[in-house]
Amino acid sequence: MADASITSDIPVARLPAVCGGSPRLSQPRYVGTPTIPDRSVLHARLDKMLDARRLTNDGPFVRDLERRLSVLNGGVEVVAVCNATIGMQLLMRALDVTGEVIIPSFTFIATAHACLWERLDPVFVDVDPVTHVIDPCHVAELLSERTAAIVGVHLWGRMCPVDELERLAHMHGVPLVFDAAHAIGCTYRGIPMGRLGTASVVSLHATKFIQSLEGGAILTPDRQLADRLRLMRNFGFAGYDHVTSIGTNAKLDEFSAVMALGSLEGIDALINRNRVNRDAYRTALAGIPGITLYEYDETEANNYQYLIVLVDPEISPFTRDEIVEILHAENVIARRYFSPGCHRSPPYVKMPATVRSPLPVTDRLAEVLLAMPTGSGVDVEDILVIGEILRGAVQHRREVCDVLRERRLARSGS
Ligand code: T4K
Repeated sequence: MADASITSDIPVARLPAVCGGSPRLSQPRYVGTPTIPDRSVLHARLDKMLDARRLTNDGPFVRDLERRLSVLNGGVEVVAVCNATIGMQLLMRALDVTGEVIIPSFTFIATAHACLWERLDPVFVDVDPVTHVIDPCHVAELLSERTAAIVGVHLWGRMCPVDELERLAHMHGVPLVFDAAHAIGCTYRGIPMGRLGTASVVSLHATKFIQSLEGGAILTPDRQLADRLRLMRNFGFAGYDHVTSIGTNAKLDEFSAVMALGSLEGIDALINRNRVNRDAYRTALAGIPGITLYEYDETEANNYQYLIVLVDPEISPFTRDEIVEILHAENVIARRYFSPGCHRSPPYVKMPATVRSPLPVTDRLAEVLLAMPTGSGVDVEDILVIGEILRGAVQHRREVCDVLRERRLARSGS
């Protein structure tokens, strides 16, 4: 039977698809649907690239991309790379980091993997419950003579507390590096992200706000560091036949740079789209018990590429995971970013030295957080439907809970 306790004047919604029936949305709506730039501009650039037969190895489109990312970031050095994960590895090598690195556990697994791949020892730090970025007080507790670097993650494009971290890094004489995979176009106290710390690594992955199929870039105010990185990304070649140092292949190709240039040209339109989506979610989710929207710092530039929702299990009739099940049945492919925290992910669970003290905020966020589709993959109408789906689920909570329980029992084989 329907439970109309949210508001008595709302008509009874249809039974959610998880209880049987067809999904409200005929096609899946994803978190991270790539935004395709203007095709005529894209095709014209690709023709130019093909005519020139310059496909990779520091070609003109890569250089143009680096120049434009530099302009966006107050004139810093930019070294384009094949993806952000390799970019972080390259950076750690270029900085000669060895030993322990302090990194948040609440991040995409790539942040931790990049360090481990470089044979560094991650030490996981907790995050702030409101901003979801690295907690500087916990960093201060974890710093020791073995610490070789601090890695902050500007999660959801929200800047880390840079001033506090810089103070700590300076006191201990270690580099402060940022995983800025989510943070193109964002600022800290009005300063563009790329100017902060020793260096920052952005991702240009297909699912990202600005995308190059696969790709990334390292941004740094340090010219010498950038020169080292440029050598390292191209086998250490300092000219034809002239290898001066050990390097690898971390180059971005020209096709990817063409895609990224088109993507960058649409930056304002995309931020605007994300903002409109955000306002629509605010309306669509208003009054649904236990659901709140993650808030950005509106005094800064934000790209709003992630639409984050928190599910309070004390108030919501459903857990976060039940909401995922309800939404997926309706073709709304919401994601549990980032669950579990890295420290509870199998490769790291086996490494007790990575966790020096409990990470309660990470553990809680990993249980309650949900990334919803936004960007060019959804429109306002879809978002209003998503709100209706959740309201409907609350209205029909008894039927929905019964079905979810049956599905759980079936999965566990009882
Ligand atoms: N640091 C942080 C904080 C990061 O978030 C990431 C990457 C990195 C570092 C590493 O950056 P890169 O080395 O990748 O440059 C996705 C992305 O693959 C990953 O790049 C991203 N973070 C992460 C947050 O999201 P998955 O495992 O969720 O990807 P996947 O394949 O499930 O894609 C997400 C959804 O996007 C799919 O449900 C469908 C849609 N999609 C995806 C692709 C690739 C499309 O519609 N079209 C597509 O081409 O990690």
